[in-house]
Amino acid sequence: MTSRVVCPGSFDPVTNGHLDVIIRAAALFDEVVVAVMHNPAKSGTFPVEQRIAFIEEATAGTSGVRVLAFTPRLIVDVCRDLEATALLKGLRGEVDFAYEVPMASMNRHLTGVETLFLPGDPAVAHISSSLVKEVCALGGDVTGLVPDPVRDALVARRDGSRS
Ligand code: COD
Repeated sequence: MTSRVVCPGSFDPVTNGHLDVIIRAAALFDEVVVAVMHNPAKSGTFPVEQRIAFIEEATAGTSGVRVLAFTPRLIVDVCRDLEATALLKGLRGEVDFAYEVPMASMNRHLTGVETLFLPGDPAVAHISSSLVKEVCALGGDVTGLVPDPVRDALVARRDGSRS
């Protein structure tokens, strides 16, 4: 039986922290489904198609990674439809732990699906989409925090909004 894990998130945009978790998950499971959860009523920073394209480009060299988008719905229903073995999330620290553990318990309560946690690699555990966007918007260099195409898109957005 194929082992399939779902890595959900907003990925607005994907960072090198997200990618570290996705690539490590791909070494453990036959298939990793990166579930981009988006709300069409909210624009977010990047449109969902672009978020997907960034992840697909960054994971092109990693076999077994599939990227799918979902409008708001329970992640446990996504897991059931995909016949996923489990959910998998990265943990950056205590704040993520406090936020994620109740969600993991709720998801297990709803359908029995288990959530697995990978500790964030200390080299990238400080990275979040929101911090990267703030640093870039204020003129900081985000090279090494996100894939280069994401950095270039963030810089283009910043410079476009100034002109
Ligand atoms: N290192 C390691 N892990 C990281 C890093 C990093 N640097 N950065 C982010 N992560 C992890 C996060 O901890 C998270 O697990 C994942 O990557 C995604 O992060 P984000 O910020 O892109 O996504 P979130 O936190 O906005 O996503 C929230 C979900 C969409 C997963 C959640 O709201 C959800 O499951 N929604 C579906 C609706 C539902 O089922 N709700 C009921 C839940 S009980």
